[in-house]
Amino acid sequence: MNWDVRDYIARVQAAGQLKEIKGADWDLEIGCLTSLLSKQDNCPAIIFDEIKDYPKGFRLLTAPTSNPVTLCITFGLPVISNTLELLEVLRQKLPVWQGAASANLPTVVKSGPVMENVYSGKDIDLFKFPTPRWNELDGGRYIGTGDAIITRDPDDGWTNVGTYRVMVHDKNTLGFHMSPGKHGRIHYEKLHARGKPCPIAVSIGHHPLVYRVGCLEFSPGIEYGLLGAIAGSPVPVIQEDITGLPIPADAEAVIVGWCPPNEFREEGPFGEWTGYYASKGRPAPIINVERIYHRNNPVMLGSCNAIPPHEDSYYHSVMRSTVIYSEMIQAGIPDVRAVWLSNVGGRLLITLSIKQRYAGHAKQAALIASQSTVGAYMGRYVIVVDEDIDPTDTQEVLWALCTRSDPEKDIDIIRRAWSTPLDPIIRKPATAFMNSRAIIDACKPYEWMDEFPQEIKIDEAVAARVMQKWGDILKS
Ligand SMILES: Cc1cc2nc3c(=O)[nH]c(=O)nc-3n(C[C@H](O)[C@H](O)[C@H](O)COP(=O)(O)O)c2cc1C
Ligand SMILES: [Mn+2]
Repeated sequence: MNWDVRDYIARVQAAGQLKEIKGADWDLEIGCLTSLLSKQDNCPAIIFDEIKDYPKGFRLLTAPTSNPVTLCITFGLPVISNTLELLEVLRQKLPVWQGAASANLPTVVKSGPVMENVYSGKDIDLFKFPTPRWNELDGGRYIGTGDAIITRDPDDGWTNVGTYRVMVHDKNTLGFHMSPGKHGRIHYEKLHARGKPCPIAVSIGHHPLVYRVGCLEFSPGIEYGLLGAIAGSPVPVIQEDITGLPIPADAEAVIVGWCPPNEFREEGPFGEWTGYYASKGRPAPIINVERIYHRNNPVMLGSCNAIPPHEDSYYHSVMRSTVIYSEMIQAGIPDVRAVWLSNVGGRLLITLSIKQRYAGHAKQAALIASQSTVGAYMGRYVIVVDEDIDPTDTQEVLWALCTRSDPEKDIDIIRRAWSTPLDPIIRKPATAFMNSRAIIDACKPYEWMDEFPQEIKIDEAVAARVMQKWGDILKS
């Protein structure tokens, strides 16, 4: 695969999946346009050019994976436009990719397109990039949304690539937020505990696959290798001068610097994927920027949150469902038919369908899903349904919930689980971010499922006969 985002743009354009918008204002208009377009079904990728106050050519890409076609192009897969089929392909591929990660570690190269422009010292100006203020109450302009932040574990040396929000404080200072437990945060906390600054590289423009892997919960340090495995060719990286961190050679723009211990500046609020401004502005770590690298006419990658579904909802439903499914298999849960994260609730609402094989099967499946790497962090509800229910069909799920579960015996609560300041239900300020989980067994009761009331089904032969006789009326 070609690691150049411009190759991705050419491909989505050729597939009729690119909307070009000229003349939008970085101040709220880019965010508003992205939000409105992503409310439509099958939102294409969107590229903004001639952004107000910025030279033509300094572009911003949003909604890179908001429908099955653009998602397949991002992953270098043959295009599949049906989500259930795509889920099937991904759930077969993901374990293969994960297994191939260690054989696809990045290759170090001397130089690359990202080195076309290099700024240090007084020449550093973060306002050079057309960074949006995405939503009205955002505490500033967020340059890092579709980003990939590269950090290294000071003890074991593994490199992380993660997506975390980044705000511009001034021309050479950034603020950022990493939730407790996130890999990047573990890295800076280890160094800060020793009184040392943490080196950080923030890529703000790259092939969307980099960001799409960066925003998923995986085992520590797998991201670069996983990217190589998915793409079928390792990521070429440059060992960056100042931090020594490996940065993608084909990135569009990378900002590097140091996050000092004990220095904080007010960051946020930020309109989050939940549809809320999660927290008020509060002190957060900073990055003192030492250098900026960027290609000529860079293409930034951005993401705009809104009340869901929004531009990110489709991707998270598909990929996080795939990751949970894969972990269920690894944990040895038999007969999991499908897993689906709601496109409105995201990880807050996970539904899985199983073919009940033994007493307790449903509970086991639900507990594992709830504490899988994706489900453990800021989950809320897990619903288990029988195999005849399609978890992607909200109406079917609600029907099963309403008719096959009995709250008194079918709802269990897990207490003090891993949450985050992003969780709207946690009142701030808080000392620890924990929440509870409801595990709902909406399967037919195992011990008498064979006696469970018969559902009303339409006989296929009758349906065919009726269609033949009254097809006109039925179709009109
Ligand atoms: C657009 C976007 C922005 C995100 N911003 C943050 C953030 O600011 N802080 C955070 O902790 N996680 C954020 N996440 C979620 C993380 O990317 C995700 O949990 C990822 O697994 C973190 O990487 P890690 O597992 O290597 O720590 C964001 C995800 C997306 C898609
Ligand atoms: Mn990680």
